[in-house]
Amino acid sequence: APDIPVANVSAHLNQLQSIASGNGGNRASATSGYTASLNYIKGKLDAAGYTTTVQNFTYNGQTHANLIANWPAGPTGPTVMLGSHLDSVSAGPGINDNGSGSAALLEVALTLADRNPTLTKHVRFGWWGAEELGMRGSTHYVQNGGAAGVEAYLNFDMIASPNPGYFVYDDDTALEKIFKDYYATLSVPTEIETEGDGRSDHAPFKNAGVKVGGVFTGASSVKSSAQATKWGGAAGQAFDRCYHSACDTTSNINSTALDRNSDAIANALWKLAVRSGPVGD
Ligand code: DTR
Ligand code: CA
Ligand code: ZN
Ligand code: ZN
Ligand code: ZN
Repeated sequence: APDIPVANVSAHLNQLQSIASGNGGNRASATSGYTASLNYIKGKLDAAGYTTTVQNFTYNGQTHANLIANWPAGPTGPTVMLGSHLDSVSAGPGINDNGSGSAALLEVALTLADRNPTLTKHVRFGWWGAEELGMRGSTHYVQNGGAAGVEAYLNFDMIASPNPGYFVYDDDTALEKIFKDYYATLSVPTEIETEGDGRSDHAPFKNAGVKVGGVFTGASSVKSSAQATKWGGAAGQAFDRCYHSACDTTSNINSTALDRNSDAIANALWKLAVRSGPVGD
């Protein structure tokens, strides 16, 4: 699998930061900051050759939007889908939560388009609206048939926390193994992600019987001394002390975690959907 240049991911985060700054300081769903975030990502994907769809839905009397991107090459199915919520809370710009997942996914999608490898599955990406309002975008998508033909959904929500842990979703053994094995190549120990069930956009897919997986670097929970010993960082401090706060800016990003997780996403996509020839792709 290709190495994802973390500088490219950081550049997307800088764009999301300036979008928030230019739109009242946040990128909350159904606000101008969210719309500008979606248009930024959509523009890059359209230019790279993706077939993009903006899926609108209403919640609490407001109109929200999901961005769905299908890669037109390869088989029409079965589908491997990767997703991240694009909305922030109204308290701040949401650069770790969840600009990090959104930006990493964008860069992986652009890399797939650039490499254009031979595929064994159909590849689809989703950027969700209104996750912070209760996973409303991913729920709307699944309730309107979005999970049909999807054999695996990978979720990336908070993947560059400033005091990071390396947590792997434990919902599906095979998907968990892909991420664990990748981290083993970096000699980075992992723990299973336990608090997330029902806490992010993989939940509607899991409830629909889709195999789900993903990675997470931690939110407001506190890093233990044992975890600080294995991962570094500060024991007794939250993984992300700016969770849902105004200080969730571009300075609230651990770039090593951002790099490792961007590469982990590319590795998982290549393992699940790219034909591996004798010389590898
Ligand atoms: N609910 C997410 C943050 C979050 C909390 N636990 C997990 C586990 C897995 C992914 C995300 C999360 C949010 O605030 O967006
Ligand atoms: Ca990288
Ligand atoms: Zn959040
Ligand atoms: Zn989130
Ligand atoms: Zn889970």
